Amino acid sequence: MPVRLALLTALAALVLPAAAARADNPVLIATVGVNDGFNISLKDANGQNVTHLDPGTYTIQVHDLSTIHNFHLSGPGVDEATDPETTSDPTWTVTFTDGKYTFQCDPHRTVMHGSFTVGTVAAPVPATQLRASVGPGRTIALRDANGSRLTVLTGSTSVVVAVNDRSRADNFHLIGTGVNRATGVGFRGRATWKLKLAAGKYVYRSDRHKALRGSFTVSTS
Ligand SMILES: [Cu+2]
Repeated sequence: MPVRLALLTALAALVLPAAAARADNPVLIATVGVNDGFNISLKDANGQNVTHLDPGTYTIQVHDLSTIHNFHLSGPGVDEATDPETTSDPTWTVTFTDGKYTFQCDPHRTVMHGSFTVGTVAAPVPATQLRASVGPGRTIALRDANGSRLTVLTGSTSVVVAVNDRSRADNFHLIGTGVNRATGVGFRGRATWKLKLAAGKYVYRSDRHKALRGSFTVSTS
């Protein structure tokens, strides 16, 4: 009996510090292939998508739920992956340092991927969504996500412009620093422009009717 007790004590001494350290690490949940779908996510303990983390050691509970997908996490000092051909629920202990990390399903990396930043590397600011319209009739407008006419753009200078050209007599033409994009005058339909704007004034107009115009200012200060 004393021998067994001593052994237990020795085992406890070996096991407990590691278990305690693991319990202290923030927990992240990595999931891929819910219902065999083409989905992949990395969430924090509150269920929020991870976009930025403090440097440190984390416990990642992985749920690879599919036999066609895998979860592959990589970045500075980290390269962990599950097997695409099997399901598995491993727990990874990883240490993140300043930098950008990505996760993906290797067989479908172009459509199943995500990323986050750690430490001093700032999280990317999401693009500003804008809606451009011309027609019907002699109307032209550029609106923000709330539907208000854009006069001053602040925040992200990466913009996604959803253009709805509803006129065969006019076009939507956006001009300013680094940008010169237009739909065709005879064109009617939709277009999506991903643009990088700079501080200064931008003008949008119809090339057919010059009075049909508007402008906005990009403020980066
Ligand atoms: Cu996949």
